Amino acid sequence: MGLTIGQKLIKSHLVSGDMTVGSEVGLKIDQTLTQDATGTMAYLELEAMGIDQVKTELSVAYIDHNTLQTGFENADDHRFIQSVAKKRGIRFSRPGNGICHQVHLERFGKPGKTLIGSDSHTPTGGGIGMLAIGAGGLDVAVAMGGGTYYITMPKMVRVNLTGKLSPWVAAKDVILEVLRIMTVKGGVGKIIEYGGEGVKTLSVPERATITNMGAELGATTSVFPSDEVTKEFLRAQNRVEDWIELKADDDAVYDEVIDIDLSSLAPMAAMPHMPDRVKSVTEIGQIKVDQVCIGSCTNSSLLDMMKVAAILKGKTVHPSVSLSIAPGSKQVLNMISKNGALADMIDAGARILESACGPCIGMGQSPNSKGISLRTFNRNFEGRSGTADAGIYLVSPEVAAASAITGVLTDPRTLGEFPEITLPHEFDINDNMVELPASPEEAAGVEIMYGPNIKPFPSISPMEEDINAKAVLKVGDDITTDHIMPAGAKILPYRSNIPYLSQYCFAVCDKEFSQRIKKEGKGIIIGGANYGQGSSREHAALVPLYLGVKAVITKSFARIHCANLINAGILPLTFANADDYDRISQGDELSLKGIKSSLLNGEKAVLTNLAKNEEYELEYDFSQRQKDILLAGGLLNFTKQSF
Ligand code: MIC
Ligand code: SF4
Repeated sequence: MGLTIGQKLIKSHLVSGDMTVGSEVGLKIDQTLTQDATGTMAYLELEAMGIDQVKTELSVAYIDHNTLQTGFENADDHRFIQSVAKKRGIRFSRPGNGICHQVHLERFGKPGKTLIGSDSHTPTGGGIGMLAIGAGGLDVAVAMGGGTYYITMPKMVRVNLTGKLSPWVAAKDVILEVLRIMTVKGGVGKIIEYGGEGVKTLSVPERATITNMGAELGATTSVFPSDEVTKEFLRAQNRVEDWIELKADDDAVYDEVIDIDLSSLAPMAAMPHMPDRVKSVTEIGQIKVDQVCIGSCTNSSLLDMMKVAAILKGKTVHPSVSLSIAPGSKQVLNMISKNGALADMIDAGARILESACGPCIGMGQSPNSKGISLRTFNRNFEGRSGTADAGIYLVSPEVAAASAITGVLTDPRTLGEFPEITLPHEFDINDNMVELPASPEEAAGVEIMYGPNIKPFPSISPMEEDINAKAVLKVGDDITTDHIMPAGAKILPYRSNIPYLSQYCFAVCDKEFSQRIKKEGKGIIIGGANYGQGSSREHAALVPLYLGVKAVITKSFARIHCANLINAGILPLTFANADDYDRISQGDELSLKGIKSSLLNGEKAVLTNLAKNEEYELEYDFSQRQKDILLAGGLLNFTKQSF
């Protein structure tokens, strides 16, 4: 039987396990990336593990999230990361060099390699034929130390692309269509693989837009073949030697096939507050727009910027709209500044931001109250923009630029002829903002710079025989990590300070939560389906751990968050009968009696609701390794034990 691309990449990196769907496989990791919002914690963990020099082929530490410096905290964290990178053999992408996924695609991604990153949009690398997976910082730290990375062997989905995109329709519309079909839960436990004749009509940055937002499907990752188009992209980046061909076997078998005719797609938008609430722009109608933001790791490539500049050229941004643009990397910004496209944007009235995540993570540009903001980003979760009652629509750069001029949500096809953009055969290459690590001899003399904002990693004690605690919080379906541990300009500087962060835990859903659990000293969280979707931030596990959360019991979990809970020593369990969720009320006294023995002996777990005098059967599907991690009190303790 032939293999899919995903299966080939897994097979060539398989360290342990067999490739049966649902079982745990261990992978050798070639490359890692971190960004600063998760990186500080990841490097604290790397230091705690006592790893002297990283053992990967390439590890890069990017500074792109926490670039707003309203106090000393972020700058201190940057210094800390820079010093660890220098000492431990990691390349350091300085602030200003760009968004991790955009820069990694341009300068470091290699077809056929594995990459894990402490950011959920790491699958962007699938656009260049990598097996690129988002993970918690602790998993990334272990991989940097040469450790194996474990995933559950995913199912394979083939998205068959035929035809060619019509003018004014973009790669963003392809992934919005996939989200419409599959929903934010549809990709869990799957690799989404793109194939068919339509693939060769898409450039690498367009493919990367599609794989990037595979994160919103909950997928393990997404991947494109590596073909002539990939080779041309690598040639333009002056690294054609990194190219290898990668394609699925003709007789590869997929668990699911989705057909999309590219020529049938229209401009679309994901409506507030979920990336799968997708409708066509014409269906939504000409709603008034207050803000337009263009950029993020989804849509900030040279191609995107050139399209936007061509639409804005000679026009003026509508008086009731604030338009901001953040080109994805220094390379992109530099090239549009040299070819005049930047001048067209500035002339039209765009507010140019530095090459960083910026508004995507709530680092500035929060919309006005009840504001409608169109963004070329990937997430429109409630409150993420920094304005609680704003409504965020996710759109393509074409829709964003067209609407910025008209002041209403606009189908760009009404603008007339599509400006043909031809990309240069050679990109501007200057890696001077990527600092190389010290040589192993010099490394000993490099001092690690800890700022006063950096507080130690919370300690975790080994698992106890019984867990008795209240249902300290009950939440519904699709709870995101932005609900559990919000980001934004005010809180992000404290990503290395868990005690400080703890006051904001679940603040989006329940302002009293933090105080309540602090009073109780411990608790169990009850959640609905797809709990923990969104970001890879392990803070969404570490902060609950710090607050005393012992177990999270839900209808189902999102992949990265579930792994982060296990790594933090918090038990993730699911209801055997989903209706039992309805039987528990917030505040009920609960008991997981003998849970440790149940886990050790592979027996069923039972939850007793003392308040209602009822018992519910719970499920778990932990590998032996995951059980050992839970019993040891988290991955850090477990790794220390196994060194
Ligand atoms: C995000 O888009 O939510 C982030 C910020 O990039 C996160 C990482 C983080 O929380 O630091 C992600 O997607 O993993
Ligand atoms: Fe940065 Fe936004 Fe991409 Fe996350 S989704 S990496 S915050 S640009």
